[in-house]
Amino acid sequence: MKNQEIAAQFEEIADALELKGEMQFKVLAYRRAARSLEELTDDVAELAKSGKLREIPGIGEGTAKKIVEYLDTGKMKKLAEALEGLSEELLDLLKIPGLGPKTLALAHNELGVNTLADLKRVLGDGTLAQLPGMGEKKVDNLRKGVEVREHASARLRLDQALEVAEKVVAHMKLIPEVKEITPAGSLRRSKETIGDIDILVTGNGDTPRRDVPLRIIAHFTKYPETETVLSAGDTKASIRVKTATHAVQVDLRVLPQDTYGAALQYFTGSKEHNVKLRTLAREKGLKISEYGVFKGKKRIAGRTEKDVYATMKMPVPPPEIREDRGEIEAALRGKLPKLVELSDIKGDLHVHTSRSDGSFTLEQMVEAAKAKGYAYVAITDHSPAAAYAGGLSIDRLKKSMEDIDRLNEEMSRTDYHRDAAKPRGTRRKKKSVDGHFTIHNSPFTILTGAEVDILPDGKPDYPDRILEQLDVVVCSIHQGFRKNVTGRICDALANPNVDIIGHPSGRLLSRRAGYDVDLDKVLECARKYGKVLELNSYPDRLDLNDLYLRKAKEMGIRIAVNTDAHGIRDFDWMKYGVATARRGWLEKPDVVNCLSLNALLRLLRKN
Ligand code: DGT
Ligand code: CA
Ligand code: CA
Ligand code: ZN
Repeated sequence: MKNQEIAAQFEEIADALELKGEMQFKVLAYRRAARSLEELTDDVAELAKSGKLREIPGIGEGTAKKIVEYLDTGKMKKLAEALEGLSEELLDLLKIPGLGPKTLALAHNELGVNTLADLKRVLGDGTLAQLPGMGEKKVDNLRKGVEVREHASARLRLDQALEVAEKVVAHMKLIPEVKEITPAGSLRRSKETIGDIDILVTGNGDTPRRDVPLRIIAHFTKYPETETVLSAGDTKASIRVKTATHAVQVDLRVLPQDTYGAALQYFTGSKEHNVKLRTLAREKGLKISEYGVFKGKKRIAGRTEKDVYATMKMPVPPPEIREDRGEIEAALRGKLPKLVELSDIKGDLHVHTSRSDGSFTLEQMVEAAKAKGYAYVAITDHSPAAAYAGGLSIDRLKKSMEDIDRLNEEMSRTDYHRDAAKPRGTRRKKKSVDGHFTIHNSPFTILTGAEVDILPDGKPDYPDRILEQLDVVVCSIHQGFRKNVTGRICDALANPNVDIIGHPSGRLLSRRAGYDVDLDKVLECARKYGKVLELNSYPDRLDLNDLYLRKAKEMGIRIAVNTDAHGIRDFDWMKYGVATARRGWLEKPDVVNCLSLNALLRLLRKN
């Protein structure tokens, strides 16, 4: 699909126009179009064919024409025109978090900033801080942004890296010489960003031995999406593969079967985990390397990872926690956590529909959640303050609640007919006046909910009389990123009608460092009020991150692993959330959406 490509073109036009000081409404038209295409799950080319482009929200006459032009010619004249006179290096600076086109235009026009080096200079010598509207605080944020950018540009998001790895693995499996194949490194540990991809392979033994690794390497370097072959030896090769955002290196190693376990252990890392393990081994008179575990000259293990760890008298720590954060000590004491698994997840508590800025109807999103094998889903469209996202007025929210009630009833009726011998429970109710719950036997339940903006004054964007009628209230910061964010989140946590804080840090891995928020304080408030914090599984968020999840767990705070789905395919993001939860040492009891529906409602009601 060309959706993302076209969105990127519009984004670029908007940036260029804004840099040149073009009228704001023109800039906004392109931004709106870009955003809308980014979230569109239908193929824009199909919509263009059937003349339905104008039905996409945010697409007007001008942008529709340009979409058709791009689909026909692969180009937009408007983009070339907008870019005229702007260098690529200058445009690249816009990828720095916190540096918008307005500020950049100012730095460019007043101080002649054209490159990253220029920018660092004016940040350093104080000249940027002296420009109108700038000031120390803004400049400080820009400095942080430059750091984030320099760091982020080198690393790939987990989902993107996984996609590359899966394709390379599929390519390698095309030849019979490949026996076992596993991604190792940070990818196997499910880190949120990946420096390079490490793949380990063993060869099949029925062909002449020396021949096999060579053929495997040769096949690897012929991977169709290779940009450059960096090196190719007898048993090891590195290629560079292009992705949507930047190139990533893939290392492949062919190993003998009898050292595969040792190599897998070594190349899974992390380096810190390995260093600790080796130190420990030395104390026991053993030597661990990528070739095996040795006692003197004798190799005593290496075939499987289990054998390797067994020489240290410990079970295999799950790859996700091999960071030297206490996992080796835990393993030695037989106290490894039993980490949460994807199959433990019983529902999703943060989901949008086309009523706000989602791309699918309530019915479609419910079907998709059911198809995941869930027992429940909470529909949490935006509140009115999120006007850009079609936030729901109170009337529209009430209508949504009625629709959900009706759909729940319909579902329990059809289930009843399908299985007449076992009558199912019917209507679902929460927070009923008399304090009792209706029994929920229905195999699938839609929960009413909302993702409620926390307003600049700290109040939720719906009145309490509305919030108290909802099953699940997720509160999120979507505006005022620097305005007393910690205090506002804590105010929200203090409200008995608020259940969950959505994406608590607000970071976007490739774009922005997060709100100005004291997460330790937020954790304290969440504990004080017995509230749930979200782990947002959107691969650019993964927020809370592994470290704060671990802290939260240790404080007894429960986590909701949600997808924030805006489309039916977004439910798949749950796997990234669960991987991150595992990196944070979370176990099934730590995750509220591993609870049965009734247990979940009981927990939320306690709030
Ligand atoms: P990345 O690629 O930056 O996301 O992170 P990793 O963990 O994949 O690191 P990478 O690709 O440099 O190396 C893969 C694994 O190999 C690493 O996790 C542990 C092991 N390794 C690499 N260099 C060293 C080292 O100097 N010492 C030890 N003990 N292990 C290393
Ligand atoms: Ca790596
Ligand atoms: Ca590597
Ligand atoms: Zn959301």
